[in-house]
Amino acid sequence: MRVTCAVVFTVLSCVVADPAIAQAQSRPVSNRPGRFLSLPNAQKCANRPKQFFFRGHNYFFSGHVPELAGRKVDWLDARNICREYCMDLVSMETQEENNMIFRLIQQNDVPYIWTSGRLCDFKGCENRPDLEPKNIFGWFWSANREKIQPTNRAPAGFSFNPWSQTGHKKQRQPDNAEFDINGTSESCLSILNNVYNDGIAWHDVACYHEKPFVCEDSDELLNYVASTNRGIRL
Ligand SMILES: [Ca+2]
Ligand SMILES: [Ca+2]
Repeated sequence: MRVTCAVVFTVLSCVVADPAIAQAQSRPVSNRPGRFLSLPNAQKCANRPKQFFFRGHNYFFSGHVPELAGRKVDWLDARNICREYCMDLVSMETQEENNMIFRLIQQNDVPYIWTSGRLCDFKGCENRPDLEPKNIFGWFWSANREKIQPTNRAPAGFSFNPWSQTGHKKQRQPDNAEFDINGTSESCLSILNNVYNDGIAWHDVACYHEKPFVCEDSDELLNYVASTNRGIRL
């Protein structure tokens, strides 16, 4: 079974090159075997929900799409729902984009969402001094595999640090708090809406929790579907 999974992973990684799959497969918190990243569905990509548009990308909040409203899913399922639409979970590379997502959460009173932020703590992340210590330098946007800037200061171009200054342990985020409770790492980036009386802020959260989510266009998947479906309108 392991060999089969590895082969499938290799095939998938030719298209998406995402080591997060390997981690998702080996996570003890999931009882579901063989979980992989989904490939895009051309028809769904062409008809994907386009709730709002920013700097060349379309976005939607799952709670505002009739077929997804009310659904809460774990981090990998959220990614895969987005990916079938040639999207991926949202990544906030700029303060402007981050503020747009914070506003969406505030105006709609959304308690929390998943983003594509991920801790590089799986196979392939070893022996990388540039990622140490992991809680400061080990985060990246899985949607495009860009590094997230050090967690202990305001990212370049931001006037504030979007990571919360508090949480379960009353320590600044990321705090990997659930690890102390049940041994599960907080490897996924969620935006929480005032859960710790801390306003709307970034938190590291264990990836098995079920949440609504925001999808953002994936250039990689849109280009892939465009190049393999001549004449398709995306
Ligand atoms: Ca983005
Ligand atoms: Ca946390």
